[in-house]
Amino acid sequence: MTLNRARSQAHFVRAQKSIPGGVNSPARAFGGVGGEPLIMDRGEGAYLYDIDGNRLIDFIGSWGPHILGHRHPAVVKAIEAALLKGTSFGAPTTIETDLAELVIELVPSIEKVRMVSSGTEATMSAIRVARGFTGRDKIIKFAGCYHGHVDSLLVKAGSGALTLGTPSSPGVPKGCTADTIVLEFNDANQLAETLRQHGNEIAAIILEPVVGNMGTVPPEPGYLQTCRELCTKHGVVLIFDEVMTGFRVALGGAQSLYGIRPDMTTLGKIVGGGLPVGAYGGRADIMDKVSPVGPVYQAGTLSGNPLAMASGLATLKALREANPYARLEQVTKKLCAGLSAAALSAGLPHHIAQVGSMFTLFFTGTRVTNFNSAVTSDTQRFAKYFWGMIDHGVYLPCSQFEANFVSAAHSDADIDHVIASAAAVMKTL
Ligand code: KE4
Repeated sequence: MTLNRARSQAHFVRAQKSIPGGVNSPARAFGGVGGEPLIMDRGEGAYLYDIDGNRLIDFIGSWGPHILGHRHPAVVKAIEAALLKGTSFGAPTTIETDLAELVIELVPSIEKVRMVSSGTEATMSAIRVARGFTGRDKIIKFAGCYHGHVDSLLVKAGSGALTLGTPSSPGVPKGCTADTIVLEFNDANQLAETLRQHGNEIAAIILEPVVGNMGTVPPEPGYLQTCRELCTKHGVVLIFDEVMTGFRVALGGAQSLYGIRPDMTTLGKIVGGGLPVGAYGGRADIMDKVSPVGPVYQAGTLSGNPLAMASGLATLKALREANPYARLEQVTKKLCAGLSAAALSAGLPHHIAQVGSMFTLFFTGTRVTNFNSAVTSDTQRFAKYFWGMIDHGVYLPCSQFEANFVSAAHSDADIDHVIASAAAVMKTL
């Protein structure tokens, strides 16, 4: 049964007249699957309701924040209470210290933390601080990892071993990416060789410890430990971008799951519980370089605003109390097993990667360990799968190269419905 999307389609025509592409973020534009985005009216638990009145089981969760599901009662209550006092004062409040202390409790590698308003701000600031701390300019990132729309990180690999970046977007001057080296994720030898040659010029490496932005790609055994050892050896700041994995794959993030202590961590998404919060933090000796204590400047009008702090604090407290991670792992494993069985019975080559409650079904027969293997996926087949699942009331990320998110609000019945839907849809691919 094809979903009625008439109101969404009509509104999208209107939206495109005033907003570029009709969206406030290109990730929502359905560019990877074609067609028009569904226009959402509200969320509740595991469900989104669009303006045509369709109910969809949501596996985007606002691209990660809603690990508790939409409108968790404790989060709603906390925001309502904060609202009674105002929204933002441009002055210190107690609640931002409350959230800072809880982040530090849950992520012990963070000794001091600064709140900002997005993941992009967090990674941009962390890189600036790492450069200020080391006095070095070059940074290393990895193909397929996304860290927000920071000029120096909007870069694609150049050619040759030392793949100096070239801008991947117009508007980014070559100078902004000239110091960005792009390597292959999960290639320990390439990283070791690059640091052997240039270690003393490199301020930091930044990586998603479990990549979500080329689809879900876990680190190969030992890879994160190698990153840690090489950074220590060469005096390079190890930045874990845990904007997606923070409080997602474990209460302490990927660093707790894999037992690695980075020098800095960036956070976003869940730390705001659906309101705009990013954060960066790490070793006190590094973070004390940040203005006004140190000389590295970073500021923000709405950084740490009480409403967003209340949302993030209530979210992290609920996660600490409920500790849903064992069930999230079990439910997500069951879902992935069901999706794989459906693909197998449909004769579809596929690879599934799952870490905690994030996963990706890749339509490729290749084991996906990095960007080059991720892009062997059949994106046309994914688009057909995406729309087929929409017609079954299942809302997946609108790109082959994104992570799906299971929330604590997804019921066993929801999961069973998704598996049955996938079995039906995959037969048509
Ligand atoms: P924001 O600036 O979008 O809050 O965070 C940027 C960011 C940084 N680091 C990681 C690991 C991220 O995943 C992100 C943002 N993720 C995308 C989805 N893959 C956000 C969706 C969007 O851009 O609309």
